Amino acid sequence: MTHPFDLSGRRALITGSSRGLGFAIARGLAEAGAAVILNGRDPATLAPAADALTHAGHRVEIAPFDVADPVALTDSVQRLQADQPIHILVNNAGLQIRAALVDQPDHAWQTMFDVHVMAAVRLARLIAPTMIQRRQGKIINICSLMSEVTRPTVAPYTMAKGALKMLTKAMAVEWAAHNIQVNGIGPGYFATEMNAALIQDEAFNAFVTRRTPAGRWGKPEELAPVAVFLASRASDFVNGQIVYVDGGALANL
Ligand code: GCO
Repeated sequence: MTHPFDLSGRRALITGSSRGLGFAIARGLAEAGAAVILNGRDPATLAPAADALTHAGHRVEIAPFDVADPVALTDSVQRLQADQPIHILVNNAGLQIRAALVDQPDHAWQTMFDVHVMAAVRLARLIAPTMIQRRQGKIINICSLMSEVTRPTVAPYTMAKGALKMLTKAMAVEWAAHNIQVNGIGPGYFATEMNAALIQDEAFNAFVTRRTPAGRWGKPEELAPVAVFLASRASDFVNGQIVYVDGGALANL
């Protein structure tokens, strides 16, 4: 009997995985035995990420497409599923647009919804039927602290991450009977490129370390083990949960 966290024989698609949290999750799943499919908009940034994992001895494919482009997404996933299944889907691709709510134009709201929510819907709509046929599947949606609480200037992102939390629960209850487990991960403040401007801002840095009981920013590699758990048979009776990896931020007044 292999270890409950073993992902040998599994194939995982991780969106937005050329860098940051997505790449860390892909590396963690690969280290647990999964074959990983890296996704990003730009093949030029996917290649070095794929090379790094290949050089580490892992099985890697690349799938360059923009998750906000329904045609490219559909074509790519149909090709990926033509001759072998996708056992694990990690909806990680995301971006942030920071501005006062009244200054956020329509396209900011639409972009946030397209990237964080509709991409997850479209990918699951294409992949879940094959998981239903096989009676096995794992879907992990990368939510956020902003799925629960928020701060000024990130209203569109907050809207989208709140929607993604409830979409996670909707997917979970829809497909649990088919042995598909759908859960979310809610990262706290992590040191990623998306947050570079915040990390370099002394006042914001002080805010994060004050609001986070652990007193620091998270490291991307600290998120991967939770993704391995939710991608493995160790979580076969876990459905519709959002696991917050936040250094205690949500527990803190
Ligand atoms: C911000 C950040 C946050 C974090 C993360 C927290 O502007 O406050 O981008 O949104 O990145 O989402 O969970």
